[in-house]
Amino acid sequence: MHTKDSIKDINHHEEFHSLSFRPISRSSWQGTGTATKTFNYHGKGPHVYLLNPYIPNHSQNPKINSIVNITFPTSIGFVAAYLRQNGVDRVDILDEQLYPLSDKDLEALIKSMSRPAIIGISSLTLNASRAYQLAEKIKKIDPSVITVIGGIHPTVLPKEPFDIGNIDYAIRGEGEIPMLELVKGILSGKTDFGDINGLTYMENGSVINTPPTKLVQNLDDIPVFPYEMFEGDLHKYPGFAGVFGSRGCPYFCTFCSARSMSGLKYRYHSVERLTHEFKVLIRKYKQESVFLMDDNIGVHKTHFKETCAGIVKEGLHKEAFFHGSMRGDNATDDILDAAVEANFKILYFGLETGVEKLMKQIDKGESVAQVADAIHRASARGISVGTTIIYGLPNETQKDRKDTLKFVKKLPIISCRFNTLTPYPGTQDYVTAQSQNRLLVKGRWENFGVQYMWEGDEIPYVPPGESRLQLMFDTMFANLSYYLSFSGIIKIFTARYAGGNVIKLERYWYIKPREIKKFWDVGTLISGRFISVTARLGVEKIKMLLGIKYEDELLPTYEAACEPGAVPAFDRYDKMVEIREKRKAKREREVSAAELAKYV
Ligand code: B12
Ligand code: SF4
Repeated sequence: MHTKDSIKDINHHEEFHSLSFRPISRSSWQGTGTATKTFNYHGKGPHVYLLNPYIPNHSQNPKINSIVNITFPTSIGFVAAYLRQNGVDRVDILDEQLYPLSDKDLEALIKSMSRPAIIGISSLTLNASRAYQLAEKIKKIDPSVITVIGGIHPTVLPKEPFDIGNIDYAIRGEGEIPMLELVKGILSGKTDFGDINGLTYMENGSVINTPPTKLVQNLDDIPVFPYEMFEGDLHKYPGFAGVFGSRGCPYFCTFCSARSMSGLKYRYHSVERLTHEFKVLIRKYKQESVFLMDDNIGVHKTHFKETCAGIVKEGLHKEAFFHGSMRGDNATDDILDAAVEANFKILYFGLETGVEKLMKQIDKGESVAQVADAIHRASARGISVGTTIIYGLPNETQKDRKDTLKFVKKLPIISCRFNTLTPYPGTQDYVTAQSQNRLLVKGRWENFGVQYMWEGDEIPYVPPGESRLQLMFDTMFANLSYYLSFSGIIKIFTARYAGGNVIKLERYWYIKPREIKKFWDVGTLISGRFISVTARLGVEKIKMLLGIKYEDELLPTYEAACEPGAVPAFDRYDKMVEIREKRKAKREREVSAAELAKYV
């Protein structure tokens, strides 16, 4: 991202002139329409701009956003670095989390670009509406700009961008290789891209999906994250140090869409590459902690232990602490011991539910007891543990939720967030919700944030037979009763990562008026919503006592224009489906060692 500090570098290119920007305050990082940057390249700037759309205010309340940490737009960062490494150097990125683009900004950005101009937009489900809006605005300003969309959302629903319009190409799956081929092709005047795998486009009125892309086999081929593109803005991503040690996950959890992107095969960086990246973050950028952002850091035990040994060998464990997500069943004693030695201070174990029958249903391949055992063993070693719970799983009852809360309260953890199930496209739960005709999609996926209940009633899924208000009440109550207990309050005041690295807590926030104001605003929002839901639930209960049948008034509004199935995103997708089906047929709870060996 260009900033004042990088103007010197820009001037090395004689065609670039100047750039100025007006920094914005963190609290206005969403669609304020305020001009935040000016682009003065006079049509001689980058050929490629990669944009990370903000999460719209209607999806996640701005008050909540003000206390949520923002992280690097890793997706566009990696794609930009790969393009640059492979000879496409006139690439720039813009993170709308920091610089929301007003129409005027967008026009200036487009005018600044060299021709042919390509704008790549990244899209999760939560910010898909903004991604489509950006594409529409771009085409209105200059229809000759080539628009490309990538990320998990178009990967699992590649037809949707073309139903909506204004997108020329969608890239499915890992974007580095297909985007490089596409950009090089466009820059060299090519017009037929049917030979690029992982691409979707329109031809003669039909949507064409080329074969799935190959997953990057040797992760070390992907350059180190381009921190230099963010210099000048680094302080705006508090605790930004996040490193991906691996891609892929060999499990089948029904609520998770990670595999649709990164596949079953667990691919990982060499220890040398990882320690190099840790050193950059810790020694060059003075980071006190490093977040291993992998789906799952303990899948390959030997590799995890070697990584820990690498950290210790380089003395990095004395300079920073590490944290990351691990499965309970992966957390054997030797793994936890290695983690302690390497100064892993926090581990996140996704518990999801405290009820074994639901744990089986979500196909995690581990039991509640296993996760709880791992939490106890990690905590006994001095590691702080965070977890998350999903309420509203198919077949879940109110009693299950109560049992889960009771169970969680006994665990030695520092943080627990209770979310309602968001059946993301590309997951088994999405298929289930759709087959029950109970998937509620508001607008263009506006209600697909896991904390949407604090914003509105239209949470995307309520299990059959359950009351929407009751589910929201139980989820809100669980969060409040967890954090508003005596020990919860102590944690908020003392634990830097009380929100599981999501909640932004400045050190000594409780004596800083600006920070207190943010907490006050969030507090009033949360209590207002909670009171409203409680009151309406009371009325619903009275009606039920009077024999008036409960009906979910929101359900019939479901009219999502979305495809039922996903297009395979990577080349061995069918193998993955085959294994999952085989496992289901056998009703096995764990991937057998032999099966796993094929992928690890
Ligand atoms: C690390 C992580 C986080 C981190 C940081 C995320 C970040 N940097 O913004 C934290 C913990 C903060 C986080 C938060 C959330 N996350 Co998250 N997260 C992940 C995780 C594990 C890795 C994401 C990642 O950065 N991968 C590395 C990059 C390089 O991969 P990538 O983003 O997929 O990008 C590649 C391709 O998609 C493609 N691509 C992407 N964009 C573009 C654009 C163009 C133009 C092109 C050509 C290609 C391209 O090329 C990239 C390189 O190969 C994924 C699971 C997964 N494995 O994907 C979930 C995941 C992305 N998260 C998810 C969710 C739901 C969230 C939250 C919305 C949860 C919430 N609180 O409501 C928030 C929203 C955060 C946000 N700002 O949008 C979901 C998204 C589901 C969906 N359909 O939208 C995922 C898939 C997990 C899941 N539950 O299934 N997350
Ligand atoms: S183990 Fe984690 S990353 Fe893997 S499928 Fe389950 S939730 Fe997703």
